[in-house]
Amino acid sequence: MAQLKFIITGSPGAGKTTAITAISETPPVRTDEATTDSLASSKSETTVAMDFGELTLEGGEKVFLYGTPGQRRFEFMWKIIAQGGLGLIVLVDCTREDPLADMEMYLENFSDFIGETSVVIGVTRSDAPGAPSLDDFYNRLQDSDRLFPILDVDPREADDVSLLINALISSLEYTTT
Ligand SMILES: Nc1nc2c(ncn2[C@@H]2O[C@H](COP(=O)(O)OP(=O)(O)OP(=O)(O)O)[C@@H](O)[C@H]2O)c(=O)[nH]1
Ligand SMILES: [Mg+2]
Repeated sequence: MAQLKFIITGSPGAGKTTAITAISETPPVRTDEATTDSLASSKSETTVAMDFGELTLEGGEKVFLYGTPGQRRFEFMWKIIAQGGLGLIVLVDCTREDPLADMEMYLENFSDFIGETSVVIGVTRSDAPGAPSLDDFYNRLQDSDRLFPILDVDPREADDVSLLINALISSLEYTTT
């Protein structure tokens, strides 16, 4: 039976660990430690190495989900975790100062990986005051000739995480046929 490795990356606090915890059928592996820097005011723990969870699709395929740390000081882990991955979910938190720049930063850092795989953007806390609209995200992608699915999600909801995974699988099928 097919095994699919997907990566979740994105801004600190966007909900990567939350998403994997929400959808994993097995107890997720988490490497959260106490926050010690500016993130501490909004969040007590942060991922320092990786998250891992797994689920089974209706057809029996296994999805292995690997979450990266969001913080740039753990950037060295990103490429290690991405090795052998088939697709990338980028979570962007709309309460941060410049969510569009955040999206670009993660896409840029994973550009080698993206060249060979598919990407889906998950926008979280989109109801925050002053949050960019989904159109703003699309327009920013189009400025650099990129076109990826963008979904408004709540990573605490397994159904929303499932939508992201299904969008990724659909775009994989589209690019491989
Ligand atoms: N109200 C609300 N809370 C959210 C939403 N998305 C995420 N959260 C909360 O935001 C926090 C996200 O924390 P994590 O899942 O640890 O974030 P992370 O992306 O793993 O962060 P790092 O590991 O530090 O990079 C959790 O407390 C979630 O419950 C949302 O859409 N609405
Ligand atoms: Mg985390």
